[in-house]
Amino acid sequence: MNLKTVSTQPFSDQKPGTSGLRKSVPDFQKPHYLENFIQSIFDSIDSKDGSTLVVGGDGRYYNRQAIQTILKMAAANGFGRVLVGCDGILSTPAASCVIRENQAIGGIILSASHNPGGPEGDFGVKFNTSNGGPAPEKVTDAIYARSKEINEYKILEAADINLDRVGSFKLGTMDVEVINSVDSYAKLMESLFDFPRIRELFTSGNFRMCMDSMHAVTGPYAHEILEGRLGAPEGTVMNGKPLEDFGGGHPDPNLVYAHDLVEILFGSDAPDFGAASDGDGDRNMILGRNFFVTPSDSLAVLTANATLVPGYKNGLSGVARSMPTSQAVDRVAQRLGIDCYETPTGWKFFGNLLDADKATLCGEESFGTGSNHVREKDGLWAVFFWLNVLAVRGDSVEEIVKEHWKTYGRNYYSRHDYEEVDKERAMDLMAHLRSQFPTLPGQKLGNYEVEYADDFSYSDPVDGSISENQGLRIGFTDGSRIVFRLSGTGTKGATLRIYLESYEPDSSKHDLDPQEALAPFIEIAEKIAQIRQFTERNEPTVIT
Ligand code: VG1
Ligand code: CO
Repeated sequence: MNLKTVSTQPFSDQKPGTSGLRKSVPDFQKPHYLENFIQSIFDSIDSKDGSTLVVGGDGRYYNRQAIQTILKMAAANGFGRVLVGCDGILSTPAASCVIRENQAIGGIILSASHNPGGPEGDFGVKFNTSNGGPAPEKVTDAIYARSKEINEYKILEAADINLDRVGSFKLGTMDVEVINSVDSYAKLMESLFDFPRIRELFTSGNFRMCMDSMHAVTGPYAHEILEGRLGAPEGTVMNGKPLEDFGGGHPDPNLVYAHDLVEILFGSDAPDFGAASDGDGDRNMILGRNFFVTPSDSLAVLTANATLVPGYKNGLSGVARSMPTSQAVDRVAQRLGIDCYETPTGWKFFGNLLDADKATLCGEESFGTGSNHVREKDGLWAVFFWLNVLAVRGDSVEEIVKEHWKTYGRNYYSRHDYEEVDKERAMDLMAHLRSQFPTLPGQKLGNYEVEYADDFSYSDPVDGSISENQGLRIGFTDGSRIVFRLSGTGTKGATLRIYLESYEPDSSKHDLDPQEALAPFIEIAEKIAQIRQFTERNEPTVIT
């Protein structure tokens, strides 16, 4: 066993985006590319000597190789112990749970989330801090700064560790524990939700569910918890074996990419409840029989029904949503008399609010919901939350959501994505739009008057840090909004996201197709941003 210090040259493109560093697999396979970034992470951690680190990933191509490298680098960098998921598997929320439970100094999660995998697909590295949450911007900025000047990294020359079974090993003086990937997480879920009641629902014979794990990381978790501990019949979980290329699919739980599940829930003899999760298990899509729940509505419904669930029976301290997420939850918070925070896109912005107990539930329009039980969004958690609410209320998903709209009004919502657009042109579109901001307020566009137009900036109420340029917002006097943002997770060209929202209090108008209800705003968006001209596209790549 031999400790090596390897000379290297910095790469200029290791700036973490919305959720870690994401690049194609061939990029990560360039000599020293992964090592440089890992060493930059390690260099940003104070007092790592003897500390515990958690490592795991979503099982995509290159996961196992990367883990072996990280283990050897951790040993060479003085960590005392690494906990690594069996088979290299840890979902993002499970990693967060394991970090917290073991007072680890942090964790490295290998995932490019919903981006496709395989030898030509994407790979990613996320660093979470000791609270179990994604590193905040000041940490990712420090990692990036380090990556631009790094000239060496440390690694132990040693044989690979066997990740196929639970067990304990030594790498130099460092302990490596290969842990069961599911256990801690399953226990945490059991402590939050009424498992006996959900079990009754499954064994009653009157309730059927279909869970699509999309050949990604939640398969083992869903098999063990849903079919194992909750007694759902075998076959409830589909696509439950993690594959290195996710079966060639896009592990993104939305109406477009989770089409297998959508066909089942919208087909004849559909089950009562359907759900899907993404590559690394932090996203969820919720479906009822012939019914789609928008993620923004899901957050609002969970907030309104939280006290029905044991883990939240004493109420919520507050809620938080990302800026582009619809304002449906704001109305629930108002009625409950709790605070509602609006943060930039990305789970890292919820960490301080959760740590300071200012928010209990958080959500993003991008199929992400979670709570203070960990510091990540959590796909299966949302599924169990819905199951618990369904078991207690005895209503269907559709009934629950429609009743919710009746009480609070409906926030029609949609996101239009233009993927792989030319980067320059996308930036030009944003600049063109921004240049109109001084004159937009007070203008009438169609039947709507612009109330404000700004570039969203967030001041963290806990540590006072400021994050600027977080999306262009155009708000109208009736509460409707159009938001424009460029994605921070794509790896090819630019992805333009346009978020559309309008509010309808009148329950006789709650049955429109969102595209129809939002048509005037889709038109306004085109008019002010000249989307077709700038993107050279006639329509969005994905509509959710
Ligand atoms: C997207 C979503 C954002 C989410 C992020 C990471 O970011 O919009 O809400 O937090 O992905 O999710 P962007 O910058 O592409 O819009 V995941 O499931 O990739 O960890
Ligand atoms: Co994800």
